[in-house]
Amino acid sequence: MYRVDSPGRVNLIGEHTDYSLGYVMPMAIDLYTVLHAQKDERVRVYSQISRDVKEFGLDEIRKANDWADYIRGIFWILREEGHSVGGMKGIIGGDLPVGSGLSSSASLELAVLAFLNEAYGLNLLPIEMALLAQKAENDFVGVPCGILDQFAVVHGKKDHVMFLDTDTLRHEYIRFPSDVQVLVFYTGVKRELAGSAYSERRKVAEETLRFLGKRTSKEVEEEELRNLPSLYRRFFGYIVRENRRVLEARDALRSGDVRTFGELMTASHWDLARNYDVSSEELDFFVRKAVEFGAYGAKLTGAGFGGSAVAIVPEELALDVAMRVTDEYVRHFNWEPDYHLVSPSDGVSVRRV
Ligand code: GAF
Repeated sequence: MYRVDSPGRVNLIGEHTDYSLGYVMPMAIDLYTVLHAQKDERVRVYSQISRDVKEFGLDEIRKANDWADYIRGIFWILREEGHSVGGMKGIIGGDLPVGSGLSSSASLELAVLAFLNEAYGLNLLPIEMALLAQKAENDFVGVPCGILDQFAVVHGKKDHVMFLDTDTLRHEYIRFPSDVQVLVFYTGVKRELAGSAYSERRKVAEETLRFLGKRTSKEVEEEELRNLPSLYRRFFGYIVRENRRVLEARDALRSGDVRTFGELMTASHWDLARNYDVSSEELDFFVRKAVEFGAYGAKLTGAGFGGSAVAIVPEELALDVAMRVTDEYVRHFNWEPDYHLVSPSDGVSVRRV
């Protein structure tokens, strides 16, 4: 029997930049999808989260619009790419909240893929697994995501943040200061990535690049956007500024300047809110309050449209910020949000138990 621990992720800065091949800075976090699994002929999995069993044969893989599509997608992409595997039986659990913008889908895809890689001796490298999982999500599940989530789930490193160029896939690990706490805050608003708002932004980014004759957003300056329609100018202007902020954030963290790093995160949030239209009243509330109560910086994390926000907070203030923000949030929205104090963690791991 195998046990797989597959983390979630938060992205600290570099939001909505990956699908135009820009820069991102995520970390894998110590909230996990846990899969216990063995080889079998068919596929039979029980989810402790949705409390039901899904079963299918390897020759009957069709999308069913339920949580097991992330698993079907992995079997589908392996076959598409010529890797031969048998089936599995397994139980999925863990403490990574589902649908809160912490990459529970990438985490599940990679839990299954990492198990199959080990059990059937596929010898896939972590980066190959990340790319396969992204393809499964794009072409089977139908979510046009970039590589951010899958990359963070496989390449996470304990105590470190990653700086990733999503074009070259070159990455650098930067130690995250041990006296700074990462606080994740779930708004209670479920997020649907397959929704049209995400695809629309991806389309605008791709059309802009085509119009400019550029391959990646890294090569674009804001002045070059002046002949574009105003929505395109506004959306892509955000992406250009965000890429620049990520480079500054990387430099700040390299030199231990957490204060500047935090300010860049908060600037990213307000640019996302005002110019990329992906924030919400709840996310804005959290960011405003977290900063007011002493966070170095805060922003929405992942796609936005609800989901979660992340704050980095001096360790001695972390519990107070968590409590005070929660308290104010409950009074304002009449809803008890979840918060998690998380640490940068290693990527997906498989062991025999
Ligand atoms: C989601 C997507 F899956 C990522 O690829 C990325 O675009 C992110 O939204 C926004 O930064 O998590």
